[in-house]
Amino acid sequence: MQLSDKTLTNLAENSAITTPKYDRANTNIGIVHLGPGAFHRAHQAVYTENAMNVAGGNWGICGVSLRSADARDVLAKQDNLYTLAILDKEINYQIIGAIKEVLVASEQSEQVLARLSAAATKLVTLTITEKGYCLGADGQLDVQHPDIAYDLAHRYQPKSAIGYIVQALSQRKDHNIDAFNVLSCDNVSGNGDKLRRAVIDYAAQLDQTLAAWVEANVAFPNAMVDSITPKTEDYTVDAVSTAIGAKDNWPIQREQFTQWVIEDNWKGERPAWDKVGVVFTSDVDGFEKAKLRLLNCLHSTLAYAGSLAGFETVFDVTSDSAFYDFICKLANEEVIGSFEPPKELDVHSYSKEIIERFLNPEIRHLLAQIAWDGSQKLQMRILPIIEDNLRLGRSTKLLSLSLACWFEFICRALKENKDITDPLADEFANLTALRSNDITEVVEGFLSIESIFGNELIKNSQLKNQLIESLSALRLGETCQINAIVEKLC
Ligand code: CS2
Repeated sequence: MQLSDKTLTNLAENSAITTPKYDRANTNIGIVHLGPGAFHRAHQAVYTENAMNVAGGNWGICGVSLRSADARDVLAKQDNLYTLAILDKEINYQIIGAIKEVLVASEQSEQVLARLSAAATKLVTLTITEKGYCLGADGQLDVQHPDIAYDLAHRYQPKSAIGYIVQALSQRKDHNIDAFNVLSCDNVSGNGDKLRRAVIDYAAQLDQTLAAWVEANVAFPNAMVDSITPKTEDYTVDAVSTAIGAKDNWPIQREQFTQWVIEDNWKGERPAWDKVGVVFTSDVDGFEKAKLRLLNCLHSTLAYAGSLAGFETVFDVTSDSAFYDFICKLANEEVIGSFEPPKELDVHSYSKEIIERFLNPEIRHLLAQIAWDGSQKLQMRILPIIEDNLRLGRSTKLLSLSLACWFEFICRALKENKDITDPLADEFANLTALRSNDITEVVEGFLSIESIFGNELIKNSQLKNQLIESLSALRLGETCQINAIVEKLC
């Protein structure tokens, strides 16, 4: 039996499986989501599903993949239904119906623009990853970015999320249709502000009055998102299909914990998210910092240090006492205290709970998946902590070790001719310093990449020396003995 609208009634008879409680067939699309990958399907789509379960509303989602047709083609065979498997102390299955349509922008740009411009579309949400914002080191839109340059020349058939959003807003303005809200759901600090900058800069390239209209009419709330969502593997497909008694070709797995904190800066309607656990607050900044600096910084640290030591998953490496102690020390001594947490957050318990989440044996979260796109992720997760600690006269020794693990991870991949999944992979390959055996040369090579480090950190001799010491310790020692390396450096 294949999961589909037809077979949904059979599944609804199984009390262990939650199915949509609203009238799915008569629910219209009110949200367009750009980038309907696993995280969207595990997080925002689930909150929207739960909101429609309790309060209805026309908040069906049109997912727009910018390039890949996989999600559209697989989900079409199951009427865009899929299973969310919550893998934790208890295992739960929920069939999600919130996604009503999936389009592929590279093949269906007209339909995408029509959907975005429709009056019924009240909200555009995005998970386009750090690299999708196309901002330069100065925080402004990088108009030389190949996708942006292309879009400015082909505004009706854009490639980037920014190009689509602005073209749709322009069409709405021309047809006197109210603007939509735009909500970024990426792990990017100040994600709403960054997106706003990119959208307004792009609009200004086309037409100043459009830019002014966007500025006056579009809300770009900042938001913090959290839920550990490893990518779907073949074994997930088999296990979930067996558990629900129907073939689901693309289920999504995640942990029980989930959090969404959104800045209460909104124009017009929204789904009843506040009734299903979404927190609306005037200040998201503290939540964002806590999440990026604790969960994501520790995740990336484990991804690079753990991969160098031969571990495969977050669970495996965190279960090793030396790595467990390392990330606890990093969190307690260098991360906590680098920022002002929100008043309502006990940051020590928050940090402990995060490390507990890494020890969920049901979740096989590959370090290799977290290691992707380090040049973009570390700018959000590690460098701001280093900058703040340097400013506050706090230690950066363990943060430098974490960064040095990334350097070594890249250097090894270059030496072993392995593929590097990173938008700067070509730049790394062309930097001969990164293949050098001279550690100072390697460190200077990395620090010279301005799009990552800017032009301030490179001048900091304390940081440079710590990076040299950390990288030497890593090359001389055994990464699996991370405790010995930490002891040597501290
Ligand atoms: C991870 C995140 O892949 C990664 O880089 O650190 O996706 C992490 O699992 C989520 O931010 C958790 O909310």
